[in-house]
Amino acid sequence: MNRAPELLSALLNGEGRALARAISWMENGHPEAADLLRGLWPHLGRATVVGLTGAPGAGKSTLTDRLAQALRKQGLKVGILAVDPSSPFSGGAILGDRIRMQRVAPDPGVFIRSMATRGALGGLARATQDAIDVLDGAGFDWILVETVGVGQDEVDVVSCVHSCVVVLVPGMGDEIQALKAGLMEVADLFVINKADRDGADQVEAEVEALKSMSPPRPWDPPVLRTVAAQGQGVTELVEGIRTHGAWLRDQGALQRKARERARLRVEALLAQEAVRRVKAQVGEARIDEVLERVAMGQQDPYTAVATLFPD
Ligand SMILES: Nc1nc2c(ncn2[C@@H]2O[C@H](COP(=O)(O)OP(=O)(O)OP(=O)(O)O)[C@@H](O)[C@H]2O)c(=O)[nH]1
Ligand SMILES: [Mg+2]
Repeated sequence: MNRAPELLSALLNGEGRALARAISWMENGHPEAADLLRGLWPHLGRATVVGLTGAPGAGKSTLTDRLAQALRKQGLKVGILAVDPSSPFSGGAILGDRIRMQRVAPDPGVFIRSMATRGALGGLARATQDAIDVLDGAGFDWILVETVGVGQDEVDVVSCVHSCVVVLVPGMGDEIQALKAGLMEVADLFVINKADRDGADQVEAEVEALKSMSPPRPWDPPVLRTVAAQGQGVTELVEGIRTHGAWLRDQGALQRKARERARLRVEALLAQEAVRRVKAQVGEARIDEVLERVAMGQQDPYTAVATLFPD
């Protein structure tokens, strides 16, 4: 069955159900997923892709919801991907997020989807990047990607976005210290959310101190404040993201990011394809044998892998 062309035209016509189906194809490695992506390819590159990352409960979903509302008011279509590597659920919105995001959920100009696919074929970043492409190709103007924390999965996911917003909250001094290496690398904008609480000045001082200790970057990430629960500071955040986007374009940094993304993406697919071919060539049974030897401590993994590549 050749269903990719049909799904492609449904996507390009903006049919909501096609989006969910297409993203599932990407997540599950549907046999026609590659055909679909090929068809989408000429339509890509229009969307502004923004990542929101930060500790659990920092207010990322609330902020995402508010951002989406603000963008809708400007007539823009918004896709939201909530990425949670720790969650085994996939293929639908996490209930809590759905409830929190109710303000925008019934609007056809907003699409919300959880990417909670532990062990998605080729990794979460791969599935997320493909989902971003689906939304981009389907004509979404902004794509907001919410991720928890800054583990490796998230850092990979960050490579999929143009602008990365790191969401901090008052009273998380120690966590900032713990996260600092990862944070400084990925942040294009800092947001101190829950600025209605005590301690916003202190977090800001800590972020500024961190910035001054890290090697200078061509882009100096601004530190903004929001009260997402009340929608305060959201307009400024949209403007801040646009300013960063304009800077990326002026500096040719979008191309640089695209190149880095292409490298990660192609290398991931290459690795996947290499594994597939080796399995096809030597057979699963032979691989199992090798795994067993390594597991039993009879052979080290390096030698084991070398035995699978007869030259
Ligand atoms: N006081 C205050 N509370 C807020 C603010 N923004 C969000 N909250 C509350 O903080 C809680 C967590 O918000 P979420 O938006 O779910 O946070 P999150 O970062 O998406 O959480 P996870 O996805 O679970 O990591 C909710 O109860 C929000 O209502 C704010 O600006 N001020
Ligand atoms: Mg959330």
